[in-house]
Amino acid sequence: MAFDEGFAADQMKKLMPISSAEFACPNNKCEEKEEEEGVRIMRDLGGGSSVVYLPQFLTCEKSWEYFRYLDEHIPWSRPTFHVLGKPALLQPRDVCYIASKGLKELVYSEYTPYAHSWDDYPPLKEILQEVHKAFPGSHFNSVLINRYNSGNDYVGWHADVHEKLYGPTPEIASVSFGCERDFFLKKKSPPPPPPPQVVGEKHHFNLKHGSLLLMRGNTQRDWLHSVPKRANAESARINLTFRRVMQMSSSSS
Ligand SMILES: O=C(O)CCC(=O)C(=O)O
Ligand SMILES: [Mn+2]
Repeated sequence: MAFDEGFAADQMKKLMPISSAEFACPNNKCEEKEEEEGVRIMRDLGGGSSVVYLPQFLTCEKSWEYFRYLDEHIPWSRPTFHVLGKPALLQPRDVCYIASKGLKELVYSEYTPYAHSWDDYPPLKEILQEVHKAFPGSHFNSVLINRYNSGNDYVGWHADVHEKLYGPTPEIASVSFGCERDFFLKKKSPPPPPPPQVVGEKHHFNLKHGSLLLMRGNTQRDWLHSVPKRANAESARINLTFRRVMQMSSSSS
């Protein structure tokens, strides 16, 4: 993952809390009807980038089970980043990293998270299996887990570009539990000199409890994504981003 939290912090000055009545922080009660079961929304972003959104990837009840398990059992940490010449920056959410053995090491903002073992968290293996079932042919071998304790926690604009780790066109499967949050995608600016500037193309998903969003193709190369602060996100959200990381010995695949 190639977070640029310094960049994210700069961007956050522009991402002040916005009130919105459009999303809900459900408590742990589930409606009887599972209305969006099997729904798959495909969005072609152009230029070989696309996303697929499954609003009800997992049932509401099962998703709460996973939420409670992860909330209690994951060894969460909130690292501090020291970017040269900038004040120390506390990552604005709790994180944890799980990865198979023998993979290249994840490093971002000079921070190397400890790679915990899948074997210690059987429910994560179950979710991984479900992701693989939903997208046959995918082979994720790591997951970066985020916990947003309130609407004050966020992830700023970034792309998970790290060719040596993920290859040129990484797929990222993002599973969400708990409080719904806005997820935005915006097109990267073309490299300078910019004219004519491409402006404004933006996509939005309201990431629901039990949903899965898959980003694929050139999405990391050409687009940025974020989960901004939200004043009325009253409770916690847990997000799992499954990724395929290259083996330590391989240089390209
Ligand atoms: O929480 C989310 O939906 C996105 C998280 C994300 O982009 C990341 O971990 O790289
Ligand atoms: Mn990301």
